[in-house]
Amino acid sequence: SKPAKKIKEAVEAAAGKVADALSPDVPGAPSSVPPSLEEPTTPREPLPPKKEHGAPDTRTPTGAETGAPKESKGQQGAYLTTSQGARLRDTDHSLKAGPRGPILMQDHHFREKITHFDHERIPERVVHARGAGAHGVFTGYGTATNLCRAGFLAKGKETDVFVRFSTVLGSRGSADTVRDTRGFATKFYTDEGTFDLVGNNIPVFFIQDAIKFPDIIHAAKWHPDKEIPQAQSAHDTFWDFVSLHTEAQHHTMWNMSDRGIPRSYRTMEGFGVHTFRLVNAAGETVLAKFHWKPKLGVHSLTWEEAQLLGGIDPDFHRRDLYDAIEAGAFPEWELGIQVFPDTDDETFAGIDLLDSTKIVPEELAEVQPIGKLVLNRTPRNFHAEVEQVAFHLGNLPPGIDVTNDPLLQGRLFSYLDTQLTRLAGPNFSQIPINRPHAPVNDMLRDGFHQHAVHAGVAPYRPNSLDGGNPFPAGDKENAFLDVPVRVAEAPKVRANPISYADHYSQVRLFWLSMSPVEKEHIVRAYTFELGKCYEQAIKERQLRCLANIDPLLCEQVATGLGLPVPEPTEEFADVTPSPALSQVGKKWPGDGRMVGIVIDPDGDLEGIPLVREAIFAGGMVPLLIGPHGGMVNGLPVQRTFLTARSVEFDALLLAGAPAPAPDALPSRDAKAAAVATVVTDPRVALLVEECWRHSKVIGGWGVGASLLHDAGVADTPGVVTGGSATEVFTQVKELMSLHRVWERFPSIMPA
Ligand code: HDE
Repeated sequence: SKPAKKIKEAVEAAAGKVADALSPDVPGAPSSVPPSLEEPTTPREPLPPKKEHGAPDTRTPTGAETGAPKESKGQQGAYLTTSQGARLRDTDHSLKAGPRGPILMQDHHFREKITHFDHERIPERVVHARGAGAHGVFTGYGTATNLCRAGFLAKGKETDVFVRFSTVLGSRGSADTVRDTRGFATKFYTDEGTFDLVGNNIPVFFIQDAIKFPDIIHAAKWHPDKEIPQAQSAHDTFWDFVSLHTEAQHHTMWNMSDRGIPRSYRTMEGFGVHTFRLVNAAGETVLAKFHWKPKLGVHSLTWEEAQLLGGIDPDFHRRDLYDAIEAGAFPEWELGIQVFPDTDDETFAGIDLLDSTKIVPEELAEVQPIGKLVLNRTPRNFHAEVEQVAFHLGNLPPGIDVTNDPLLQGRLFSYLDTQLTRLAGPNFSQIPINRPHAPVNDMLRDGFHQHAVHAGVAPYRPNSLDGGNPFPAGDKENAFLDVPVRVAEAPKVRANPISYADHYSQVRLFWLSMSPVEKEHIVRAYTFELGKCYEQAIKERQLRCLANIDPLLCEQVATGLGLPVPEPTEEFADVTPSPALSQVGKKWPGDGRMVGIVIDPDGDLEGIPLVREAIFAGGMVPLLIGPHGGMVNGLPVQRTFLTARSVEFDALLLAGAPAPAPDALPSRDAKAAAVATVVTDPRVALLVEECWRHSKVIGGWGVGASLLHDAGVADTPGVVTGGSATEVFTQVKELMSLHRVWERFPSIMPA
């Protein structure tokens, strides 16, 4: 690899003037010297503000400080007051001219209460409206310090973080489990200023140039006439755009893969997508891509689970995140970087590092771990924190800089701009969740919702009245460095580099890297989504794109759609598959996974307490499913046959096999029971059937084992029936580490 660029001299030359001016002997020395005739050259205390400029130094606590202890979660104080602190006698009756009379205009409490309520909502995000967030801590490993001078990466250094996960297309109230890209945005409150790593769970993007963002989003969101469908890509305008704008095919393939329907936010990878530039203490630079690797591995739902969850629990991912944190199963990721030499052509292994529709396979550039993220605290107030958090790519600490990726460049504008409407003005960085943890000393003033009471009289530079403060910092004071990269002398054009014209090679690379079962899922996803389109021309056009990716893929989808298989129009690229892209075939820890245990008064319940203990010991959560709420034979029931549905569980254990009680069921269920392969309560039969179909591990003992035998599934892969309750669970746990029993999933795809 070529040596990294040495830029220290250039930086020193630029910063030299400032550094010279800031005499190291007297940094910040207080002085009461009145303004001189010359512009001050050394920092000193500003002149004391005039008396009447003084701000009140005590405030009524609002409870809005995000660092406040969790215990203060409830309402504050014993007595209800107005927003001005006057205690109230009654908040249930408006002030009227007699009990049957009209409300009086003078009822200030009524007007204040209703007015505030009328304005409780803020505009949802134009994209990524639906999300969930959590607080945590990032610990640097120190492994990146030779490449990047950012202090938060130092060995053992702990930095507070806030993470917001999101879907992209749906409205705020849409379902969590839809097929979509997921946002993974992290705010590091570093000592050197906030760093926002605003990434996704997919490492590539639909477009290469930010100017196309309104186009892809208008196409992917609902149709403008009827505002349907909600949070779906299975509709004409989406496929119209991606089949015409073929650089979108790579991201689309990731969406159609299992990555589009994650099992949990905890089991998603995260990617910074763009290439960034890192600078070390010596001023040397490298190019880098950021990766988040989940401790639990990358896992997904099956498509049927995702659809069922849309109705059964639209908050599935949000609930899963909060439940896991509150149960102490803190989600963890490792932050890693792929590092590339900062060469003039900004390519690596022939891949253009400024093209966000391309990845660099991990086999070509290893992901090097540089720190660990642990999410350990749920939000105290959703609106204050998750809704109001504002990320921005330009929030960078010294040591991390941007590149010329045209997608990144456009984002640098958009994220600041969008908050002006969404958070109503330019002072959103003063909202508690957005406040940096580094000291702020800016010259931004006034504007809507100004919370700071700025002292001083001279928010301008140069000044002499505030002692010349604030002064620009230099290298010694660890100022942010805009790396003085050479900007090519080139004509002003609206054009892309030639390399951006390759739209298919990496889609083929992704397809060929999938295991048979993952390929099967991709085929089904394309067939489903295109099957939901009305326009024949759009389906045919997308098939033409698939023909350029892989003949088998194209043929399978065309067969499903009942359409002819088109010929490719481009030659297939000669690509080497990247095994790192497949989610299947490894073993993972089980933290926070859900094990459902069916119990019945007549079942074999003796082993239950031991099994529950073993499940807890494995970091998982046991949920007892009984015929009714309350207690069954002294065991506490968490779910009933009525409230349980298979999609909530990662594995199912059967300790009992209740007989059907048709008189207690609506007749439709009784009919279903009759056709079910197992004669038992039809809701339990459905639990078993769905868990089996969704390739989940199933175990049973005693009557439970007989049930599985009667159902004819006892001898199939991933179904454990031999031995005592604890012996069964030991085997179940081992099988669960592979995530699912994929042998049970039918696939005709070749390996
Ligand atoms: Fe965003 N994106 N984006 N995006 N994006 C927003 O900013 C935008 C892109 C991502 O949890 C908006 O504050 C443009 C790539 C996440 O609050 C908006 C372009 C990636 C979130 C915006 C992109 C992302 C957003 C809407 C094309 C992955 C949610 C609200 C150049 C690397 C952040 C907001 C949160 C949100 C613009 C492309 C990730 C409108 C113009 C690529 C995770 O500013």
